[in-house]
Amino acid sequence: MFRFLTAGESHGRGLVAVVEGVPAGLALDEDYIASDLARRQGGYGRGARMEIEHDRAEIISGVRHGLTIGSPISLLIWNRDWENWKQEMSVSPVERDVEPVTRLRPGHADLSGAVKYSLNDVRSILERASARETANRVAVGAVARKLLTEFDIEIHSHTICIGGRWSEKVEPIDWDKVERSPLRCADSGAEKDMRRAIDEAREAGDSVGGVFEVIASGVPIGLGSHVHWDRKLDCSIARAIMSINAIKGVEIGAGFAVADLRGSQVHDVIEVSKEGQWQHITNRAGGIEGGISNGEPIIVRAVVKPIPTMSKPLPSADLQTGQTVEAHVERSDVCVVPAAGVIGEAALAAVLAEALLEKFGGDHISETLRNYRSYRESTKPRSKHD
Ligand code: EPS
Repeated sequence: MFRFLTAGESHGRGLVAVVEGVPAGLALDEDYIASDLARRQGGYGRGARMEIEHDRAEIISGVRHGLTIGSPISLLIWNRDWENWKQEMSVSPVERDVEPVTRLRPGHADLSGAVKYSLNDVRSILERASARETANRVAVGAVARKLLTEFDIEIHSHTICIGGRWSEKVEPIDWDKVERSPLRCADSGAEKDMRRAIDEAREAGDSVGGVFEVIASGVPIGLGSHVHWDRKLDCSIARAIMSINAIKGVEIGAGFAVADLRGSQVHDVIEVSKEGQWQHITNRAGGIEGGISNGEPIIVRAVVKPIPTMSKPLPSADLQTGQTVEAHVERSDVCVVPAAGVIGEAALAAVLAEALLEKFGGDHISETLRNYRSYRESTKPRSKHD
């Protein structure tokens, strides 16, 4: 079973992840993981912290001579900024008083976290609630992606809205262009408007959110299951995407737009392609029917709220006195939608890796591939002559 745990605080020494269930024999190296980590750090609208960090995951276990060996893979990313936070984030007690954070930021985990854990210093909550943790998830997602490439499954993402400025539908999407775009947007015209939205928010001391889309192609029919709620693939995907910091909504395929349509305008007609494969002539289901992948690309969109740390703070209350104050201000980003898309890819990769290994099993990648190929052979539509 593919599963993982992450640990680490934003300004602590570093971030740790343990990934379990990757079959033996998969080629994996630190450079492969580093390229996804670099993609997450980019994007117009990021703050000064990204100039300090140059994320790289060290592989501490689970890989030998360039190949996985079936044991847990542990990954370690050092926080460069820790140098500047040694007192505030010291593991041992410190001599000098460290000023507690008590001015609660609306929209962050500050109030609910501090009350729940009975803590007087919001820093003990905000450090782990920080989206810094998503560096870990992207590293884990890169391991999952490496596994998926063996099965010709590809995952991409792009930005479709920032601050109410929407991209036109671009088809087909030029993924190289998206990778070169500072906002990871396929529509250059909309991108200019999106940049303006970010600049205006920055000047106003504010923040902006938006929407990203993640697409997985090459997914075979049969991942997930209809039989139980927690085995449905769309349920696992929604949960993984929703768990990314600042996400407030997830939709699959046509999503909320189906509310305006009739059944005949929504459901995707099934046929057999010239190559003799099952296919749908449209993909409004977003690649999943009945909780099971249906062979079409999996399409997921998510809305990212404007991040809650703003240089012009909202009115709020003090945790210790309850008095009205301005919310705490920390150095922060103005917009994280492009980075969130890369994190969405990682979340989807982890879910698909788990579902794929559940379906095909195997302790060595060659065994998983054998099972996969034999299944693919058996799922071709039967001709009249069979
Ligand atoms: C974050 C606040 C900022 C972001 C951080 C998430 O950190 P800092 O307070 O150090 O400037 O840069 O994101 C990352 C560090 C990252 O790697 O994405 C927050 O409050 O969630």
